[in-house]
Amino acid sequence: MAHEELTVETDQAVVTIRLTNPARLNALSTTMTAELIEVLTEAAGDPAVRAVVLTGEGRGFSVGADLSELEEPYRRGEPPPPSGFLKAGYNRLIPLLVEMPKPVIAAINGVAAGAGISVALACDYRIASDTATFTTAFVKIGLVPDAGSSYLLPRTVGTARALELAILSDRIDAPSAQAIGLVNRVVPGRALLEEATELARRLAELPTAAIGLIKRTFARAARSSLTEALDLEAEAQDEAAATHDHLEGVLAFLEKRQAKFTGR
Ligand code: T3D
Repeated sequence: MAHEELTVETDQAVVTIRLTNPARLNALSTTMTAELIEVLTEAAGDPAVRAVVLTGEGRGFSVGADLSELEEPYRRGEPPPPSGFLKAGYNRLIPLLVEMPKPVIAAINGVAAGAGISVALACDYRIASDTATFTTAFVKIGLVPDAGSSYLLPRTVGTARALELAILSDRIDAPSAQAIGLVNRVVPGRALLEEATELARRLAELPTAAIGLIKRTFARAARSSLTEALDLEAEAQDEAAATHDHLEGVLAFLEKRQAKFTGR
């Protein structure tokens, strides 16, 4: 199905979603957010999809809320409280990425700002172009980090760095982002999509159900005591052990051959 502000390409088990409003550095308009929610929901439920790549067209990955949508009420001096907009949009979008039962790679092609950083943080891997830059931006318009950044940023870079990034909101380059663990890897811009796709293909050949369970177990363990985490592991292990891929993995080991995982 055609979308207004993103494209979706499927190559075997890998789906690549590209945000396509380069003139606004892929600001997350209401339309783009709704379309992302729709395509991510489809990808989550489609067993043929075993890895997702999210990237942007042009020189922006995404710069967060589309501020042009706010113009009219702000010029009237009547800014609406953002909570309704957040709950209808980002608060549905971010859990879809975090809880996606398959790996998601952010291929960060350019500037990521505001909720655009939050979206990248909600992905499992962040590969950045060497030309990418990052700014939390919220404070510069008198707002607090949203779209999950208050939760995901400290967990990714540590509280001290997260506070610095959130409060000072300096624009940092890709090597600095890698140095603090904000991104996993930095590659030359021209190689970004190739690297991200190669990683996605590799991930798509792994036991997909186990990857989904790893994501779920880590997320739940982060909110649990050690005793609870041990119980959650045991529960998840029962689910993983019931998959065809577990059977295949053990048989392949015993038969000294390469395992062929199907994601089931
Ligand atoms: O109430 C609520 O909505 C709550 C929700 C909050 C969620 C959030 O995400 S809040 C944070 C929103 N984002 C920002 O505040 C970032 C604003 N943008 C910037 O600060 C700068 O654009 C950047 C530092 C990201 C990049 O700077 P630069 O110099 O590389 O690019 P530029 O020239 O500023 O931007 C290029 C174009 O994109 C420009 O349009 P023009 O003048 O060429 O027609 C600019 O207006 C547009 N653009 C950039 N950011 C946004 C945007 N258009 C709409 N919304 C944006 N967020």
